[in-house]
Amino acid sequence: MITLHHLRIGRSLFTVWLLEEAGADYDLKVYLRDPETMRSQADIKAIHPLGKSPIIEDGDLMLTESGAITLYVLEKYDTERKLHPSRDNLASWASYNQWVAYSEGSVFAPLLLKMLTLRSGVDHPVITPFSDSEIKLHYGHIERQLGDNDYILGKDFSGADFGICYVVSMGERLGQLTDYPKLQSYMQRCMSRAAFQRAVEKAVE
Ligand SMILES: N[C@@H](CCC(=O)N[C@@H](CS)C(=O)NCC(=O)O)C(=O)O
Repeated sequence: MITLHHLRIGRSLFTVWLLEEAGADYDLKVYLRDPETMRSQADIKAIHPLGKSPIIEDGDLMLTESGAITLYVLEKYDTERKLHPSRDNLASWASYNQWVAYSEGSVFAPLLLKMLTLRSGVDHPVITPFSDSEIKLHYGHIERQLGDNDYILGKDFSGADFGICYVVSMGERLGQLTDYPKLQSYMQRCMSRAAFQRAVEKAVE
């Protein structure tokens, strides 16, 4: 059985959702942020030196990085490949991997910069224009990829949607979605899935 180390308020809620969609049997261990710094605390650092969530354990395997966890969990549990493409079609498999990597590898950084400048209460002459234009670039790219489809790879929900929905939801929390109606409805569509609702019930107070 998988153990998920889940730090409250953050991306590991989307890993709970992944485990729910995959129908995996899992044990949820919940950790709280330091209320002043909003950083993780000694309890999760005792599990993994980075002290960052999500972390999963499956037997002797310990895995961090939400995208890598998505690939692993679906490879193991989605045996009928309803949520991830087979390597037999190398092009669609590569595209799936690209979208799984994209959310953390490209979209998250400007959102983090935006979050930190908003938290500081003052715009920064270099960081603010950079994060604003990068968010615009990436959200425009995600909207074009969605087109008239319901999900990021087309009409069907896939493993690439966990990370994309996370970076879209972060923009929503930062007030960045007003110009992106497609992203708003995409996020609502993802979050109204039964598995997401179960994740919220289990992992959010
Ligand atoms: N790229 C990593 C990022 C992990 C990460 O930064 N997680 C945040 C939670 S959203 C965290 O644990 N932050 C606590 C801290 O850094 O103190 C992933 O995709 O899993």
